[in-house]
Amino acid sequence: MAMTPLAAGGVQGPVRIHEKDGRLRASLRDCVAMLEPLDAPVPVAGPSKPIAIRTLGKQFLPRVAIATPGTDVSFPNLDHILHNVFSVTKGNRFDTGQYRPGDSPRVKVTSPGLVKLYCNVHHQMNAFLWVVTTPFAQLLDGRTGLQFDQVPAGTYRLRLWHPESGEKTWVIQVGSGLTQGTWDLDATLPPLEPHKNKFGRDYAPMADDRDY
Ligand SMILES: [Cu+2]
Repeated sequence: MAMTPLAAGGVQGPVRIHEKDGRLRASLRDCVAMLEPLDAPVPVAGPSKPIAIRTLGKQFLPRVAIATPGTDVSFPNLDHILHNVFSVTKGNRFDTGQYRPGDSPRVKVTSPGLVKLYCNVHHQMNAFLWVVTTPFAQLLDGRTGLQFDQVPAGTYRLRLWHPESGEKTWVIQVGSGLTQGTWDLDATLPPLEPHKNKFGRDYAPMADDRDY
């Protein structure tokens, strides 16, 4: 027996990140959009594909990634120095220990939410992993806005997040046509959130090891 398809629509529109001086940020790099149903069960996300977050030039690449619960995340070290990755985010705590050039430690993320990743060696390294249960989640890098297709009709929470703006939410109605909007974020936070090392202490000042 064929199931009657539910009405589905699209959600589309520009996302704008406002700098402190009022100008618009040129790129939506590192911005994440998520759509979660409020009046229906969250559709089952597809099987989780492993993802890799590299360390290169004393930075995490990509700086922002999306995963689902159960996803394997590896951290290939493409530098010539030791790195570490740790998270003290509740529900997704881990510590890779220091690892060498060419190594690629692996962890599994389990709980939904935002996981903040840091390196215990280099204070300036930060990355963010969004663990989501909705299949409607996307990185807006290289786009001018968000676009979700084939969204079942209903009421949704639209969540937009950026490392320098935090999270903002809207409630939107999705019908059978195209739901359009313009969504604004304010970049008010510093690019690097003050944080402690994995022991909960201040980072030791270190000579800049440029030879990475
Ligand atoms: Cu490091």
